[in-house]
Amino acid sequence: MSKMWNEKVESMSRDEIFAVQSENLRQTVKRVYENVPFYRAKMDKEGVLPGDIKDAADIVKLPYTYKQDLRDTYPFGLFAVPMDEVVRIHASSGTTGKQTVVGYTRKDLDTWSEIVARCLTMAGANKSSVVQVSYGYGLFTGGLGAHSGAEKVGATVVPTSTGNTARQVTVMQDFGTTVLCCTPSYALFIAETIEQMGIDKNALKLKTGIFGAEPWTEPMRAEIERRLGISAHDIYGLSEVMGPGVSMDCEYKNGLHIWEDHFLPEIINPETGEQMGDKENGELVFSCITKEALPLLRYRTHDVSSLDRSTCACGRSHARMAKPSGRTDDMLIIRGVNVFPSQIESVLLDVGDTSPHYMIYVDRKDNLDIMEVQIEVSDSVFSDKVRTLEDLGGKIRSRLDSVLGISAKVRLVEPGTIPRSEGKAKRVIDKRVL
Ligand code: DLL
Repeated sequence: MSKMWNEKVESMSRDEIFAVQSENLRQTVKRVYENVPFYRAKMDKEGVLPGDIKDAADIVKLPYTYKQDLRDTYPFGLFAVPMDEVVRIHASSGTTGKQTVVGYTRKDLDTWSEIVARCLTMAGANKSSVVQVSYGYGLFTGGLGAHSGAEKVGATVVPTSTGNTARQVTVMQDFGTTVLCCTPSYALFIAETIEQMGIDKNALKLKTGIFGAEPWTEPMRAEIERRLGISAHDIYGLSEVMGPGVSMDCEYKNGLHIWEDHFLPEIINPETGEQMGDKENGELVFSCITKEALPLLRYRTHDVSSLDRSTCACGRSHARMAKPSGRTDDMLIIRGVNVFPSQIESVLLDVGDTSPHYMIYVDRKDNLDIMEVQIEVSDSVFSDKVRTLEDLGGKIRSRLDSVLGISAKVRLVEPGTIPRSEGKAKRVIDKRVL
């Protein structure tokens, strides 16, 4: 059994979780019906009244909430409390349309730091830890979210935010950082910078990484662990539901524990909207059952995952969600075939001899979709004979062929060619006009 921040809550029985969720859900539904005209109208239209929600299983009676609903009511239309009670605003950039604005009351901020404290403790952080927060600070939830949880644990927080990577490394070295929080792609960039600066990773005190905010694969985790000499944990969250810390994986790294006393998870079939069984893959949906400012109900995340409600070897009873394998909406359809960028990443990391920096270009010529994957190769391969490059390119091409079921052009490029990201990596450039 591992050390827990809040053992009583984290190891509750499934019956206790159901009871807590039922009570929290009943209260939240009543509150949104009374305070948010959008929800009242939606529920009235469906013919559901707060009294119809008797326990957590009744969640299926409630209508879904979509990102578009937040845009339609921009900026504060779905808030359930007067603005006087809102003490913080965040926003998510969103790839299309307006920003999605989210708000927090003082109690919401307390809840947030509590769940991040649970996550950090799960990764072994404590008062003695030096936590470097290299997620962006600002409207993005990553920086301040990780920050307040680390303070709650009593760790020494180093709020570097993103950028100036050489200075990040110097800070890491001089301040004795033990826990690094950032996106997995930035962790790799930091690893690369450490290598370029000629610093021996073993001379650093870094032990743990808490990485999230974008999809990443198991081979990428192994790569980061090896290059930084640390244990890498996966942290998940989304602004609309809270920010980082909705779930995270424990030392068994076998799914991410969702803090179910605050967030009620479901997996649904994105086509039909029907709930799916445990361990089935579908779209993750969350209801915020304790939030005051923005208690979204049945929020469609578009993230593809599954749920496992069995108790974990770490002793925590809270359901585990599988590492998100993609989004129902970032899925590329290429010549009629569904392609997730994470599948391509797995192939690249599996084949080896490449660095985990890649870019996917999609275009359409003569009514035919074409996909090109540009991949940086490692220094040694690039300086090697042309033959080696050709062989490697061919190997990647045939693996992509068999994994994706479609052919892709493969271009191996020099180390350092693909633009590095400090936040979420942009890996797909889709130039098709459909
Ligand atoms: O990315 C919150 C966050 C910050 C999480 C720092 C973890 C660490 P948004 O900008 O609203 O919030 O983006 C949310 O990012 O729906 C997922 O598609 C994706 N995402 C977040 N964490 C993970 C993860 C923050 N661990 C969207 N694995 C979500 C895969 C993730 N995807």
